[in-house]
Amino acid sequence: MRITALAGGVGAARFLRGLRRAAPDADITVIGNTADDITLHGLHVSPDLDTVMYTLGGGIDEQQGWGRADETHSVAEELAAYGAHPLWFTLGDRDIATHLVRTQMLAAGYPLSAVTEALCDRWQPGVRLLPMSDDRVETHVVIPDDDGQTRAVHFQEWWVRMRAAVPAERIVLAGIDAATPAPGVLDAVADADVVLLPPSNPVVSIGPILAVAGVRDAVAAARAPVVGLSPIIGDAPVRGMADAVLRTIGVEVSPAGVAGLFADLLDGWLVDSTDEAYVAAVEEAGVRCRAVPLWMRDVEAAAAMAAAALDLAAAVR
Ligand code: GDP
Ligand code: FO1
Ligand code: CA
Repeated sequence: MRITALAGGVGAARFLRGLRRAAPDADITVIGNTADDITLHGLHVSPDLDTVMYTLGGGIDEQQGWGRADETHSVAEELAAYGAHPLWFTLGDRDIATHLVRTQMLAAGYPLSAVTEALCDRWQPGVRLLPMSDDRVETHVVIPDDDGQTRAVHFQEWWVRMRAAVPAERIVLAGIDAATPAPGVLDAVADADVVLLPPSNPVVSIGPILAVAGVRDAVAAARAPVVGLSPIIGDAPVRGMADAVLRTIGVEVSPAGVAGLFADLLDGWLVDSTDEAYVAAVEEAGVRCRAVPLWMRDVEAAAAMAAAALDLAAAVR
């Protein structure tokens, strides 16, 4: 069975670890969000690709959900001693090796997809990890300025430094118009037996992937069933601040609100057991919906969610 999943960072990575366990013989392709990418201290950082790669490769900081296990911060301390900005984003020593390899390979002319493949040679994530595009796309957030105007900041500055507490007026995907899908992306969607939308941030993780030229159309046209899992339980994200970006684009912060955002693509949608009340509304939008436990408290729970998603895919096929 060929499974293709679109992926952001922590939510997707934890789900994919469960998927690998639930479908050990499946051929899994992961299309990763690269709109979170940022250049810091001259280094190209790809947080979502790295989160998936480290989580599936056994190198993740489990508590934090991102970054390397057994991390130290000597370089960050030295940078801070120089007053080298930004000080609000910390790169760990081990993690920096990844960014050095990536940056060096990009400078040598390799596309991000080839770089990602090279990094995965080490980590052996057990899935084929493709960036959504080899072209640079950056999520920017438009916020109010001091003098009554607005200004755009990089998504990471808004998310990490401002903790998404400053109301975002707009979310802009800089570079998206010129971005084409990375090699293999459209084929992975077209050739899949199942397409999955893991519990990722619908606006800044899944949104940018679908916004790359041709990707949303490919998912809509896929012969495979498309099944998603809600990142929202009740009226709040399980972790992070996805509610802030949903409000910005005017979508209700609920499992049904997120399903509505993808209703043209979805054949099936999973909501948490405590969200039975939303099932009817989702089904009215033409999407088969089931309520199952959606808390990824451990790998077993994530595997059960993945099994439920594959089950629903088989039922709607
Ligand atoms: P990020 O790039 O690190 O923010 O990760 P993603 O975009 O892949 O996923 C973030 C989303 O995952 C958030 O909106 C969370 O609510 C959701 N999430 C995290 N853990 C869980 C969980 O255990 N269950 C569900 N249903 N959603 C989760
Ligand atoms: N998140 C933070 O809140 N603070 C950090 O200093 C930080 C550093 C960092 C370094 C590498 C990496 O891959 C991820 C990192 N994150 C950090 C997580 C992160 O960038 C965001 O949570 C996601 O991009 C949001 O999706
Ligand atoms: Ca992300």
